[in-house]
Amino acid sequence: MSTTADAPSTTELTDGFHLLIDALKLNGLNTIYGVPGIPITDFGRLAQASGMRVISFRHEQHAGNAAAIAGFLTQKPGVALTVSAPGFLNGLTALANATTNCFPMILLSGSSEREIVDLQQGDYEEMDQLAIAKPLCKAAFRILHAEDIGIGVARAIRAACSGRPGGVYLDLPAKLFGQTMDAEAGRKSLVKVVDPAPAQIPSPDSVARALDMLKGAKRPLIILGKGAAYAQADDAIRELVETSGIPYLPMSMAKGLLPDTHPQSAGAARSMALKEADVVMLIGARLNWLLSHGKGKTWGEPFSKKFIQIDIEPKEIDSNVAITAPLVGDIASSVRALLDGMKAGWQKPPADWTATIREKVETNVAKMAPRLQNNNVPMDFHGALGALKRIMQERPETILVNEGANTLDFARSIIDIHKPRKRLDVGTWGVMGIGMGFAVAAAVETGHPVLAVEGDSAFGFSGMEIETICRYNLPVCVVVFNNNGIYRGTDVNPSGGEDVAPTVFVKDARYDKMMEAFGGVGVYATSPDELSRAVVEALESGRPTLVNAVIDEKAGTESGRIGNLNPQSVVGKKS
Ligand code: ADP
Ligand code: TZD
Ligand code: MG
Repeated sequence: MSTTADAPSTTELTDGFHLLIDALKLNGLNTIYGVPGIPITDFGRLAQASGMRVISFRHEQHAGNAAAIAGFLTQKPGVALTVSAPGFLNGLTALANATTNCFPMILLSGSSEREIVDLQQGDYEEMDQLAIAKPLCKAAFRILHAEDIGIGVARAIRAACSGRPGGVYLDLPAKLFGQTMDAEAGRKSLVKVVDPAPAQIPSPDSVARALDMLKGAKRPLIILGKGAAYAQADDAIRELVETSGIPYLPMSMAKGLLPDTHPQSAGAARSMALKEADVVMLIGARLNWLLSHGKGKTWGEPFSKKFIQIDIEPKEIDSNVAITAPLVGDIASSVRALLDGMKAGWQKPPADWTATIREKVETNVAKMAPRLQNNNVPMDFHGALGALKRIMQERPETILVNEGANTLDFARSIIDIHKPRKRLDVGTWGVMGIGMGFAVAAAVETGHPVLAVEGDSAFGFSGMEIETICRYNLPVCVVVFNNNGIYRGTDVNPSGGEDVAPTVFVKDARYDKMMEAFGGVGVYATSPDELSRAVVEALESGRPTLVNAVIDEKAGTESGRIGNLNPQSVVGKKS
């Protein structure tokens, strides 16, 4: 290795810029989501010149979210690119979120001069980024020498994809990019990662134990989580559910692994299924807050459940309650092993259990149906979502992105998903701000149309990225459920002062006009029929569209379905 200044002019040279590009491409990583600036502007240009797709965002968090969901959709780490200190920090939220959700992602950030940063002498955008990233992601590395780029990228890919997937930080000091080395030696230094996520076969004992438990069950239930969606073992999972005859519940991003209209779906009988099941098999789903930690009222009292859990991460087992039959392995291998075991003879669960669930599902679906047909003006959540449900049914290829509170909770239960990995949402943290980043990557990675159903507050976190959607002319239709605020638009300032209440926004804001400002199609919709027409037209034309859907500002409830998590003051109102 040598610096540009003393490099011999006769040999063919490569440098950090090119080695990084070559290392990514060699491993099939051909898209970068980022925001340019010192020291990575030229890197982005050279990457584009080399044929990579470089998608520039308006804020790093959304580039990071795009990379994260690209990882979920493709099983290859999504790549995000940022400048140092503030750009890095903006991207870090997405990296932490990716790690929390078990999505493989690599955050590449330029960083400032090590000598100055470490002596804290006040460099341009000075920050010890590696130290800050470490506790927030699965792994973090720094590459100091051009000849280490190949191995550094390989480590990052393997760390992101193997075992439980997650986010990896790669620190790239500015000096690295310009370092030169002999081109041939450079080529040899690159590493193509072999089998980045090796199959992890569950032990035969654990498979037998799980099968025994399932066989003994009177009221068995399968819960599919987003790990199951990520695993891309769609056929095997469907076969397991259908062969076993066991009712199943999909977690939100596992919806569509089997179509939500499947006769074994217990989705519309969730409360009953969780309370009354005796043996529950978790496939790629954690017993975290989203499943009430596997205990309490949700799970029926007195507590008498037994759990089987398939997970690639051994530490997940027994995290909240005792797991009677752990199956540590990858989902594809584990599900196939269970299916093999069933071939020896399998009896479907008692008919009274499956019939009880089916009846409950049918009753609940029938009860809901008329509300979904209403054409009220202003719209309520049911009327508006009924219209979108019908559209998703006719266009099952469409990817639904969804965030908000009421907008999220109602859409999750109302809009059926018909194919795997067609619903992307706020995930494990319930984080607002994933909307436009997820929508961009979903369109870029799959080429399928995207329908983003957004609360007006949720939309605001990433709203500026509609310019990105227009700039790349992506087939994204954003529907903003505009109820004038967070949860509702009706709160008043309890003090009687001039400021509006903290949950309330400008009344009747015209988000559709934002879209027009960037050359997209903006539509103002006040009825389910208008909403429906606008969305169909958007999905048909593929033109970037934003529909401002006017929702009754009184229709929502505090925190949607998780209002119980709000702490309450027990002290009386002070006058
Ligand atoms: P949900 O929010 O849908 O319930 P979680 O994110 O809580 O799902 O759980 C996903 C689980 O799936 C994680 O515990 C993760 O370790 C696991 N997982 C991810 N990929 C695989 C895989 N290929 N094989 C087995 N387990 C996996
Ligand atoms: N900030 C971040 C990053 N994530 C969050 N989840 C929140 C704040 C808190 N929050 C929610 O949990 S939902 C929500 C916020 C601000 C917005 C709800 O309003 P909305 O949806 O307009 O998006 P509805 O339909 O009006 O309920
Ligand atoms: Mg709102």
